[in-house]
Amino acid sequence: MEEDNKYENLESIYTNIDNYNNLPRVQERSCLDTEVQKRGCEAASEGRQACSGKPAAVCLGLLCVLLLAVIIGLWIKHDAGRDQLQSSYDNMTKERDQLQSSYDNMTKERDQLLDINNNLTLERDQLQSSYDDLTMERDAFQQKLELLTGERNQLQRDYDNMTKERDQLQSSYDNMTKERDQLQSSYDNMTKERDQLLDINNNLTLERDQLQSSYDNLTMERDAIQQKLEMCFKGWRKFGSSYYYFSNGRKNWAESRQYCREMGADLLIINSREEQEFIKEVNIDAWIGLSDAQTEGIWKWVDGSPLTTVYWSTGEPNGAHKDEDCAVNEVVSLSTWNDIPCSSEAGWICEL
Ligand code: 2F8
Ligand code: CA
Repeated sequence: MEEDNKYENLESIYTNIDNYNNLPRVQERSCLDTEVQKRGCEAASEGRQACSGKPAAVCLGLLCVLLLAVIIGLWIKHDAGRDQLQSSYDNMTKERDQLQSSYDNMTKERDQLLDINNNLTLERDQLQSSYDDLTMERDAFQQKLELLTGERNQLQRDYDNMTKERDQLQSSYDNMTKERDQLQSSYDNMTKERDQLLDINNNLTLERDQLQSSYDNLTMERDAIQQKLEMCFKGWRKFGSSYYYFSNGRKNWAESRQYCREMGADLLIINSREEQEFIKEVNIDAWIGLSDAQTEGIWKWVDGSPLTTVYWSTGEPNGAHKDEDCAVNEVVSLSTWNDIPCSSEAGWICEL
């Protein structure tokens, strides 16, 4: 706007100057003459009233002279003004040229600025488009942000709830840990008590088993004693710590031994001279528990013990007949043993 006003003022100045230069000098003079005439007439009119006749002519002459002086003064003044105007005109022409140059430069600049403006407009439009896109993206991001904010808040609430649950669980866990430790302590104590009770139980079991064993042994002893007592009443004879049965009938060696075993005893084993003396009183030929049936010439008692002290008759054992593998006690003298076939029949002596 300021530029436009400048241009308008300049144009107005130029217009005035041009108008001034184009004014005709006659017109100027006409105007001056008209003014002189006007004033002369006015003076004449005034003089007509002040003087008349000759003095009037003098006055008129004076007035004319005065008028002429005035006209000359005005003419001089007019020339000076014209020179000033000419000078001003020249200056203003220079200024106009300068302004024209400035105007041209400014026009160029304006064009450049217009180009720049166009470019800037394009850039502005592009920026506006980018701005719009960014605005849309911003709005989209804003929506996403709101959604994410909502999700984050939900997650935060969930997190808070889970934190509370975790704390509750931690508290429960701590309580349960304490209870577990108490239970573990109780368990350990009860385990110790149980182990002590187990030890006591084992000791008691051992004692019971020992007592049971003792009881069983005592029972067996009692039964054996009872049996021996019964045997005493059934023909068994006691000598030392053993009981002896002397048969009335006759059997082979194996049958005789079977009879003794059925009675819980076995054929007689002679361990001492006193025992040999004792059986000598029985006046029968009787099998004793001595045999070499397993290995010829190797005599063993029925309990597997080897033969140490012997009471063979003179010349015995002689194997006089085939398979004389069993020993019989013959009542002749102290040394009364003889080997005869196991299949032979004889009485027998059982020992318990
Ligand atoms: O019956 C067998 C038996 O016969 C004789 O005694 C009667 C033998 N005695 C002698 O020969 C001295 C036993 O050895 C024999 O066992
Ligand atoms: Ca013999």
